[in-house]
Amino acid sequence: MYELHIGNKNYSSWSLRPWLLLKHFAIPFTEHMVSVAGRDYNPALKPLAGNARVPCLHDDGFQIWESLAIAETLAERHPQMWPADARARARARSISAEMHSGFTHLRTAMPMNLKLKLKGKPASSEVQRDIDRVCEIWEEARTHFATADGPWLFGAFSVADAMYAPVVWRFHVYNVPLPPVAAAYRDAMLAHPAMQEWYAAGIRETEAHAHYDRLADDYGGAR
Ligand SMILES: N[C@@H](CCC(=O)N[C@@H](CS)C(=O)NCC(=O)O)C(=O)O
Repeated sequence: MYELHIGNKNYSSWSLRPWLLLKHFAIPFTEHMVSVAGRDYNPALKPLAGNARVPCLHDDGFQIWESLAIAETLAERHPQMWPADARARARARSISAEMHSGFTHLRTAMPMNLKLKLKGKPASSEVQRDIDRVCEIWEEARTHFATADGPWLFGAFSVADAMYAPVVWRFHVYNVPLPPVAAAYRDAMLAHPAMQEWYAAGIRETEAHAHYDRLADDYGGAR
């Protein structure tokens, strides 16, 4: 039996990834929420995960941490979580690893905060470079690899879509202008029933973190 430990849905971008994967593939799991303050390391989480962070999946009590490792472990048992074609699968792995290890400027400037819906502002050159790279990744996947199986990066929903799901919320919340292919993908992801379920739960949460909430002023206030 899977037990998934996640952070607050409003803020915890990492937690969304394995949660969405499990939901999309209708894999039964029990979820447990812990309060996270966006710190790098939280000793209180050490009993849940070796890295003292969420998300963490417990498989009959055995701990699996790091969102990409959780996804890989799930995909061993549910191979349909990666694209069927070998090259598409390799590309999906590259972009998932790229997301897991990169985009620091984008993450720092635009932390996930579902309660915000901001006017937006021009991005710094570093943040814009991250935005452009995400759009390039999405466009290449949709144009050269996607099958007719769906609106997702490789056609059918895969680990790569789960890895990029939090960026979709960032682009939406901070009103980031996107080229047409990226905008169409963003809109498809926003309409995903599990994304909507996560959003509905996130905006009902009452816990607030001033550090993330104050960014609303930097981005021109509510739209
Ligand atoms: N690279 C890790 C990042 C996990 C992470 O940073 N989690 C944050 C929440 S989104 C956390 O647990 N922080 C501890 C805290 O804020 O209490 C992963 O892929 O799972």
